Amino acid sequence: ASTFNLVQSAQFSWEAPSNIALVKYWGKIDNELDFQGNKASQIPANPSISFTLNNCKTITSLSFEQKSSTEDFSFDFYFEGQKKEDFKPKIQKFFERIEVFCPYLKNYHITIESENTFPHSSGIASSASGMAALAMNVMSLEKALNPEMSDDYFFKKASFLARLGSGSACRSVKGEVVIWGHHKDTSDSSNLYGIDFVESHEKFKNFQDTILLVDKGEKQVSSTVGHNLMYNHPFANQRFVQAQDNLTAIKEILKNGDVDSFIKLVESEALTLHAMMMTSMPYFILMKPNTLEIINKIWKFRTETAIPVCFTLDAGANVHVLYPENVKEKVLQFIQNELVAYCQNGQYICDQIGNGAN
Ligand code: 2P0
Repeated sequence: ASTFNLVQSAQFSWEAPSNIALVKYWGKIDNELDFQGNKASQIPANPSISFTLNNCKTITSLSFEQKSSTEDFSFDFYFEGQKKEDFKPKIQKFFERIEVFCPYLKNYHITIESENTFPHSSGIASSASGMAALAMNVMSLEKALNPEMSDDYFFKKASFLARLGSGSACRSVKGEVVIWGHHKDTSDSSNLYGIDFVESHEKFKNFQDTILLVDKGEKQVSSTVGHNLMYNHPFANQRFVQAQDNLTAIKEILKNGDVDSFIKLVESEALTLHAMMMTSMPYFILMKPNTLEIINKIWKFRTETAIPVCFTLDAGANVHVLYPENVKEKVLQFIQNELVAYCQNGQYICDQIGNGAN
């Protein structure tokens, strides 16, 4: 404990990207224990795999000032230079959940300053990038207190902590492709943190993700409500089995560079995610008419040109258009000519696979 007194004040800064799931995390289980034997939060009901993005990032600095009283945990939060009270509860919950794993935190008053590189309220979730950036900063403090720490431990625990902020955030610590959740055929996968998948074929390097902003409004269904819909869902068990099988399949696809099979699996996963929401009670339709217009245009374009481009969706109306870098020019032309009309204010964001937090 005496080492905790060695760092009186410190400041760190990390940027962490968003990520886009190929096999989707949708549903949690709540009777698992963490490695300290406590009931674990944020345990996925099925494994997921994602591309880490590069341009959509949250940049967060944390200042730690040692304080005399360790009774009240305290922090201030600034978003783009302004004090923001409405984000505080989620951050408060994050700190409450990680406290037992980071007992040194209560010795400090923490000032958090954060900004996103993408427009806020764009319908792009910032919880993955935001919570990952926060977790990295906490680990920097831990590393200052314990300089012997290995890089492997640093990143593993960062992912573990990020998960406690937002499940999908544990996939944003590393790149380029990350698996999270126990998988029957992946020996080192874990429900507690993400691991990077490093066997992707050349064809999946530099994959592009152009995010079409169809609806920038407030999310109709929060992720917490969304995941809860999978309890007592009539198709839940089949879905969880399918996700296991799809992860087995996509690992082979990524290894072999089988872009045609990639397209089928990824689009099917996106529609299945939305099918789960349409068949839950209560039920939701999160796609908008323009989402469907875009999907149909992509299918037509692919049939006519044989250019390997496909879509995926998050829990909202925006469309992620995925394609290899060597067709970038043609696809961007197509997006400009045919898809921009369906985007709110004509807005879209060009992103691509990235390497994780920095
Ligand atoms: C995913 N999503 O795999 C899935 C697909 C959205 C659709 O993970 O409750 O913000 O914080 O664990 O991670 C969004 O849910 O939920 C999500 P919590 P999270 O990316």
